[in-house]
Amino acid sequence: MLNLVLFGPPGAGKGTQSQKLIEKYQLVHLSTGDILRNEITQGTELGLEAKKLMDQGVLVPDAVVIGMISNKLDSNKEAKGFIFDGFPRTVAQAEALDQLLETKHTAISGMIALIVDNEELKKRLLLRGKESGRPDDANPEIIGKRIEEYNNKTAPVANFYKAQNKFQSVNGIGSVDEIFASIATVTNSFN
Ligand code: B4P
Repeated sequence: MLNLVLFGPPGAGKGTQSQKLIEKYQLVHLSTGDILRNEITQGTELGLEAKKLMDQGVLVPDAVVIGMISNKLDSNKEAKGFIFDGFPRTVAQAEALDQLLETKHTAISGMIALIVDNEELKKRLLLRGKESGRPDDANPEIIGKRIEEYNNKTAPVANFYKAQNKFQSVNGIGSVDEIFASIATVTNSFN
């Protein structure tokens, strides 16, 4: 099984590159951001709680997102592998993911981190905010908070995978196709 963690700060291009990875490798895409936004659209209790946090640019509690991922793994038993996009976002989530995959006799193949500087991130997110109306992309203060959450809580997750010799990074600036070519080279090295 090929199980990839696509990693990077908000706006690094995780969602964009995931779409291309799905096509090339026929993996199941698990984006916790998308799953949460779907809960919000459906007006579930979980969605209502998550919306308050997401609109402030802060992370949703670990137990909530770990439970969501566990359900998705259970409902995709025939998958050839998974792309984890936006998850794990804390070391506790990374530990829980290892345990969940172990019960399914598989493991993370590798993490690919997209490297993009803060100025470019802010530019991309503000542009998406204008185009899509996504509330957490709408204002520079909330974007700043998301980047701060990333630096404090999410960046340490890279060390978790470095310690397992599963970490690789690629330059996340350039055309979508150029970046994908680098991602595909790294992905093939995990196979
Ligand atoms: P996410 O949905 O994961 O949002 P994100 O970090 O902004 O990443 P996203 O995938 O959307 O952006 P991308 O880089 O693809 O999370 C939203 C919120 O949900 C979080 O803040 C948190 O509250 C909550 N949440 C989610 N997962 C959680 C977890 N595990 N634990 C706790 N809370 C969780 O793309 C950004 C933009 O850049 C796009 O518009 C794209 O078109 C553009 N772009 C991409 N590549 C480009 C390129 N090469 N050049 C120029 N622009 C590019």
